[in-house]
Amino acid sequence: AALEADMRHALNARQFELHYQPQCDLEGRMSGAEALLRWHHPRRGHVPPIEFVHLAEETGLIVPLGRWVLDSACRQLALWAADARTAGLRMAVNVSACQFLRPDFVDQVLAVLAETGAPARRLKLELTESLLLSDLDGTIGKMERLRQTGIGFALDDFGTGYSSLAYLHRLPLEQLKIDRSFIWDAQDARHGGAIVRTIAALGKALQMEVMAEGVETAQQRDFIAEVGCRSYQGYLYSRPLPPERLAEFVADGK
Ligand code: G
Ligand code: G
Ligand code: MN
Ligand code: NA
Repeated sequence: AALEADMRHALNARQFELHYQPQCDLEGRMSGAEALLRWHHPRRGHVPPIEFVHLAEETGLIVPLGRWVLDSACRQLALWAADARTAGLRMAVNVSACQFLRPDFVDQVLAVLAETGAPARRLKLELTESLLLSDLDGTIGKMERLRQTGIGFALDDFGTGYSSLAYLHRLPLEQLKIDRSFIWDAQDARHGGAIVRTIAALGKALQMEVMAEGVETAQQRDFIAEVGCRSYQGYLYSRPLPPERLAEFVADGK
């Protein structure tokens, strides 16, 4: 309860910040970044998202918080779009199921795009499989409306939730993100990377891009390349960076 009260206060007190984790192709060219929420609590210090995102979802605070995230990420995206050197970069933003399921979600996204001037076709929303449990037709309808503006969708943490292969092909997704646990398991000789291999093949069959998460070593990168996965995100390329470090990273021409 104390954390909940602190969280309500935190948004106004500007204790939240977005960090950005660069994403790249196999040649190490930056293709975009994922926005990741950080909370700098005055007494507790840095509170990791796993400790508060769930609480924010339960209390409904995820709605204003999610809107703040979208707004901040779109401001960064608009800055990129205004500079020829960064105009091609894409911004990925995590969206909670309860945020997406709100009746006004589509209008909220459109309002943020209008306010920030961020280009819709450079924005990618990351959804999780939990979303697909409740109202599949409604979800597809919202995705289609947003897609008409140019927004793309990724399915985050793919393979850890409840997705049914039966409806995966019905979703207007452009990307599957392989959960990092599978990337790490791939080094286990008993599995031989079977799950990563299978998701990569599935993505290819469904004409969805496949992005590997949590790539920490050159060996892991070589493995995802071997199975046909062409983009990744992970400490090998970069950790999540605060905005000023992100600007340096981009300026260095990575
Ligand atoms: O950055 P880190 O690896 O600590 O993030 C942990 C989890 O928090 C991830 O699963 C991520 O999806 C989630 N998360 C981070 N930022 C956001 C956000 O802005 N919105 C939502 N809904 N989840 C987020
Ligand atoms: O939204 P999602 O659950 O995909 O969140 C991404 C999370 O993964 C972020 O919290 C980020 O800090 C974390 N992450 C990204 N790359 C790596 C990595 O290479 N290793 C580890 N351990 N965590 C990573
Ligand atoms: Mn994510
Ligand atoms: Na993930």
